[in-house]
Amino acid sequence: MQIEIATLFPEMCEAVLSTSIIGRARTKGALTVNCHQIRDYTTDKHNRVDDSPFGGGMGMVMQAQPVYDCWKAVLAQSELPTHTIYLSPKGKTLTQQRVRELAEMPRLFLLCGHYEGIDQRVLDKIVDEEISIGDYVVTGGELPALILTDAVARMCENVLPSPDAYTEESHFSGLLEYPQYTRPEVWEGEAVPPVLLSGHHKNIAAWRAEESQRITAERRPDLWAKWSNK
Ligand code: 4FM
Repeated sequence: MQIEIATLFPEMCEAVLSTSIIGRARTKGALTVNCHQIRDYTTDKHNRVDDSPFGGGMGMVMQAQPVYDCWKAVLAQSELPTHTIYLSPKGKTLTQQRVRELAEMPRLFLLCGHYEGIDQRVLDKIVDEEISIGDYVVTGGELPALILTDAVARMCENVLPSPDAYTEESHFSGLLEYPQYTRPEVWEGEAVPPVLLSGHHKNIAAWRAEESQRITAERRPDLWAKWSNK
């Protein structure tokens, strides 16, 4: 899997993606992520990438030219078929199902907007799919692109440290996870559920399955309805 991120804040993306599990996966070569500075592609002599909106109104709009030239240049760097995604609250909400499908694609181009928006004409020309990470608004597309990258990356082979983690919860059974406990056995007077100390693997698995179902029914009646009907 290869992911290209086009942004006005590549250092912000690079910092996050050099850390922890994704950072390690990139070092190992299990995953390729490249961050691109859209400003590097402006033809404006003052390096401008934004301007005030036609029709008036607050704030600034990212211009079509630097975004389009960045996209063309990055696409030309590889033969791989590339799926272009624009992160925006207007997009279809991301689900684990869509994450799994995106993880099967050879190459993604993630476009991050900032300010009040991007000129619609370049979006119409290059964007295959608009995706939202949820019904709330953040200041730019970078954090949403990082969330998408993280969610997709962990579905790719050799990214998660243990292949176990990869098969169980990462393939998302449709239920919420059971609670986890670690040492000490008693903390602030609260003991760990005794079954987890029993060494009885069948009982432990049964307890975890029950807890998953209980928590899902309690907190997410929507997920519970889907799961218990199939
Ligand atoms: C997006 C701000 C584009 C400015 C945003 C521009 C969001 C979301 C989001 C903010 N993206 N899911 N929710 N973006 O709030 O994906 Cl130009």
